[in-house]
Amino acid sequence: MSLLLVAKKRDFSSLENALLEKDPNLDVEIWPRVDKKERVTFAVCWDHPEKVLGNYPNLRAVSSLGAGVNHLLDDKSLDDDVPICRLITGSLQEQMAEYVLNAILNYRHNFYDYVELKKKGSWEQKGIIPKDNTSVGIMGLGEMGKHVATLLEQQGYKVSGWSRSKKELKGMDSFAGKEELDPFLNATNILINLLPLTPETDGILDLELFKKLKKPGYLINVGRGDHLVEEDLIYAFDMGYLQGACLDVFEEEPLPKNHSFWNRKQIMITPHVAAITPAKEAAELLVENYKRAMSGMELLYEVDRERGY
Ligand code: NDP
Ligand code: OXD
Repeated sequence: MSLLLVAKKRDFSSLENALLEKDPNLDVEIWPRVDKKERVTFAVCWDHPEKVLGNYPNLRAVSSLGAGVNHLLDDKSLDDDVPICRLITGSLQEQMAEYVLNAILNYRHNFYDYVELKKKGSWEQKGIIPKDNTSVGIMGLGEMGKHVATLLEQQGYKVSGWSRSKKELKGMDSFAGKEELDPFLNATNILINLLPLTPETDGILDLELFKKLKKPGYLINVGRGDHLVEEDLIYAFDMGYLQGACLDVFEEEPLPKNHSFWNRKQIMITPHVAAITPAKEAAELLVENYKRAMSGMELLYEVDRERGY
């Protein structure tokens, strides 16, 4: 039995070491150098090549190397009865909450303008967007979203959240389902996307949605690039529905060098780094799920394939 690490481009050395430190008896293989395909019983994937999973007939489970699983659910070469799980760790949640808070602070305090002004040696005082005039709305209140909501509430923000089912979180207004999307948007200035990418949420961040936000509007997209209709973001700036955006994820990653987003001063760009799983924490959960899969036990953070997340 072996555990296979698969990615098109990734240095797996620290994860391999952490896995072996956690369980020295583990047989770890790194794609594409696989000794015996039949021995692979557990695969860990991130940005893996299409159809590669179909090569391993004895897979008992597959794990994402992140919280998102759309890359695994989209892989038609993976048998429907192979369970899929994902990585959720305390550090992933903490990093995500810090990233979002940082993006909000940079926006409210006009830090992006100061970066530009510094280049010109220009001493110009900008205002600050008062916290009491700021309503933050989080789309997706799962493992990431609820953590972000808690930190923002502790920081004194007015927070609301939108999910499929109603939630009870201290200090947060909960909206649920399609019928409550509009009232949620109407009450939101700063919109944070933390939805999983599913057929229902693909392209959800479009012009129609931006029109419904309270002004001034600002977008933080840390979900997936395909949630956003990229050209609609530009229309939303031009029409005054949004003042700016902080984007961590893109339709195409790496963001192509000639992409128009690079030249838009309203857009802050980070290269898909909002939350990165540290090898040691990842190894803890992966070894636990490997053992569970080998003994036919329920996996931790197993995905509901029907729901798509
Ligand atoms: P979860 O699966 O734990 O939670 C998903 C949330 O979205 C749930 O609250 C769910 O509602 C809600 N939801 C799903 N579909 C809909 C819908 N159609 N309408 C309304 N609400 C919906 O996800 P995570 O919090 O773990 O992660 C969210 C996403 O964040 C990941 O899928 C990934 O794409 C992205 N991510 C990005 C990272 C980065 O570095 N940029 C790092 C980590 C994650 P309900 O609770 O009612 O089921
Ligand atoms: C994830 C990510 O899904 O980093 O964990 O995007």
